[in-house]
Amino acid sequence: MKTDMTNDDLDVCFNLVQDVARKAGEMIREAFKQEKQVSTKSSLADLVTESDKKVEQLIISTVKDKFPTHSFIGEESVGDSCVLTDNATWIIDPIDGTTNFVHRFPYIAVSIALLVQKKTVIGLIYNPILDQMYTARPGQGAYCNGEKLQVTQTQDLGHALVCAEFGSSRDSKVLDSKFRSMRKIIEQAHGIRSLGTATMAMCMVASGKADAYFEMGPHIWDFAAGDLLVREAGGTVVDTTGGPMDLMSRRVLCAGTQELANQIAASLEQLDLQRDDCA
Ligand code: LIP
Repeated sequence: MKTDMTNDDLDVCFNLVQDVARKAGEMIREAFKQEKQVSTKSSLADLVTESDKKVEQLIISTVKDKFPTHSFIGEESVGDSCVLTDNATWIIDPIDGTTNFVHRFPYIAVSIALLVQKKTVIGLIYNPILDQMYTARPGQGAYCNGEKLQVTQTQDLGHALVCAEFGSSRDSKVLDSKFRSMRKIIEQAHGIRSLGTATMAMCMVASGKADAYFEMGPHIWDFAAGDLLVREAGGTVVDTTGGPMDLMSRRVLCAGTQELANQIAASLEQLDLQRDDCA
């Protein structure tokens, strides 16, 4: 078990993750233009393609070659339960926004986070279609293509643009609850935007292009990298109740300011979700 890493190790990992994300990006860009073989997972709107699987294999095998003792939690290979230990663990979403990928809607991203002792030490989100590489390391800030990112200072929901997603569940009770929450927000905010990808929504918050994002239902691979990115851009990331962020809880709320996060949390109807770490 590798439960600590030197700064030199982390520098190697940081270079490696950028290289492998660019290679993954080439595969995605090539496949983006072509017809895809699409299968469904938990619902008719939870899609997977051959590219999701191939990209995840590429990332895992590349990292394993260099770091054979590291652990992996990847969207397409994790199975029913994921266990996060103190070991150095790579959290991978090979294509976040698979539905967008299938429809050639250009908001998709490779998302990779490295956690050591359950703390995120590297976060990377790469949109290969728009060629935007977002990176963050603790205490070093968040960047897009080398440009430093800063969240907005909006404190009042009445002046906020909020990203939110309906997710892939088509259960009518879940949908009704999400519609009620969305309605509460739209009644108070400047607007709501749905991009179809948690990672890109978090990049919008980190870049100061949206003031907040919330979702109930995504998984650790959808927001582990974005969590570090938003915090390093000066923002706050919490549970949708407003309590501390829990990467396994499948609930995320991030905002430029704590005040805005609190207002959004107070307006949301909470959903009881199966955690990522229980089968
Ligand atoms: C997607 C998330 C999105 C959510 C979708 C889906 P995927 O991830 O990023 O926020 O609303 O249901 O989970 O499955 O495209 O990697």
